Amino acid sequence: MVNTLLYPIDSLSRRAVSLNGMWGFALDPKGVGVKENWTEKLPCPDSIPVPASFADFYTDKKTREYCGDFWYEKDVFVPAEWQGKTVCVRFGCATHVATVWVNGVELVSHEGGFLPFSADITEVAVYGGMNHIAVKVNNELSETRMPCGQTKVRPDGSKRAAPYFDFYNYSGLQRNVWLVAMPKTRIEDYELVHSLKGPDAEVAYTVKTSGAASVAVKLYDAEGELVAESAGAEGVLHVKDAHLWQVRRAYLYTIVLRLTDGENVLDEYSEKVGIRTVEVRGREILLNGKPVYLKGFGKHEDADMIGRGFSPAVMKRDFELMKWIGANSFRTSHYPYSEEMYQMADREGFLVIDEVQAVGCFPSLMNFAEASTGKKTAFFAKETTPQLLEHHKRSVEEMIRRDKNHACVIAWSLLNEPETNDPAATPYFEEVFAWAHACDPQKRPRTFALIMNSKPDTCQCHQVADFISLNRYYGWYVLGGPDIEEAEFVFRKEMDAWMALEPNKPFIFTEYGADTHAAIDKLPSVMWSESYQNEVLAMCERVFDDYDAVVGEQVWNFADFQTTEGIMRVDGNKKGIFTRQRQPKRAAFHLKERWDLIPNCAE
Ligand code: CKU
Repeated sequence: MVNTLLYPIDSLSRRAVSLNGMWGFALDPKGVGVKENWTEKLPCPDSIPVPASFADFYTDKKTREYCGDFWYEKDVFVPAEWQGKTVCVRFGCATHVATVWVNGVELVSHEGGFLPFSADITEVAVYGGMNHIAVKVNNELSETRMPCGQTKVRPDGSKRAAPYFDFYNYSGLQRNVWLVAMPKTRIEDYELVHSLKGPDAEVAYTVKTSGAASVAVKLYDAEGELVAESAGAEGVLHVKDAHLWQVRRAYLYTIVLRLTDGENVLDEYSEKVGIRTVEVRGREILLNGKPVYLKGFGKHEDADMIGRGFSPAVMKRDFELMKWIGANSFRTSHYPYSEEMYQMADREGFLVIDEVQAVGCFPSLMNFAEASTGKKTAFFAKETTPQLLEHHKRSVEEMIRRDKNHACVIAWSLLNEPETNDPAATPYFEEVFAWAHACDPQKRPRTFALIMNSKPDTCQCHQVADFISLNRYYGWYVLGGPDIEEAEFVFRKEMDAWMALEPNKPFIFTEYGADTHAAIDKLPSVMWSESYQNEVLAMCERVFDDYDAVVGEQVWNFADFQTTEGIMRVDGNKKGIFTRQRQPKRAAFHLKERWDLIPNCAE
């Protein structure tokens, strides 16, 4: 049994071989695969790239919109010299539910389509020969799994995903897949807690191993000089004159963990780590004890052709655009992103609000439209709520285990736009928030994104958040176009009420903005035009600037992105500051002008 979420690496004791590339692929609309031994061989498989979502490769609607079981397969060689090691196939994610067979043997199932898991093939592998991997994935939506939605069955028996969320239900093997070899006695996990002592830092660590062995920990600076070391499964690294990890000025050390048994090195794991502290104090978010103002985006993992598939090229372009525009942060709306995004954020000094896939906790196919109607559905008082809560907590635990050592992760977002106006929501929220604290060695601040109708007089859950994250669409869903002046007035009224209700907490905006069709413009502006997007941004910014408690603005969205078809969406959501092809709308220049003047962090 492997119980590690550490990122796969090569070291003197470990191997990580990429299994990315073309895989066999087949849809299984009747769900016959297991019975008909597809675990051993798919009948007439198509050939499809991994990582990627399958939907946008195909030219027919039935395949793009396919909902149900589908299969991937690949044959891989396992070297003879790996005999005696623990050997795994490690999936960056499988969206949303998956079961893995290797050489016909069922090994592991996983729920939650945005977090990694491994199939331990040690006992079933053919060493020095080929091995057959088969993965059954399912992309149906329900109210017991996140993201929430429904699966509709048409009269002909085919299924359709009906999300309660505003992004396309992309699915498949969307992230890197690795064949991993690790020693039997190994490092399963480690955690770090930083504290600053004048110019020095203390890094308290704990190392979890899969067997008895001596543990040695070393910390090297960016030049490769050893700066601190310690022995034992728990201890403290004393770092003299520490180079702190700062916003947009990241400094990364390398931590090297070693397991030994007398003279022999049993295992070695190393990673780049930043030293920094984060806390909420009064109305401020402090990084290394200094107030920060978040400038940036709610993003999506979304691009032409590959859907939600991980692409290092798209990632690179996105970071270059975020640097150009003067951003210093983003939220992983609305699911944990691929691990490589956090590695890049660590390098580039971006602050990340890490969000679990708890989205759609409000049964509506157009929650963006119904959000301000005050509709109540008692979403957290259903018979199925305990199941949902269990899944939610498991995903929170996996996300925190996976991401806890990243300096870039400064907060956890535990839900996006859930229903909060029903009393049954309160105990649900309390449990999830307490759980996140229990899981996180660094006890980072926790938040959730409040939907329009979670207002000072209706929200029953804001008190659990360490800082309040508002999604507000004044000037768009509420009082748009010619009513924008009134929108500003009503917006300020709401802010005044929040200031009275939560006088001692920071506020950030995790969403605001306007759908904008690139290249449509009008004088004077109309909704959907580039000028109007700028007017909405400017109106919101006036409001933000008038409240000291507002310590961040993350505009919705970084780029245009794909959604389910419908009369509210023109080939997707067009609130991007950049187009889906990552070119600027006029709003990008507006934000650059503003954000270049706001410091990344107080000096
Ligand atoms: C965004 C009520 C606001 C819902 N919020 C969630 C996000 O996923 C949507 O894309 C709004 C929108 O553009 O409507």
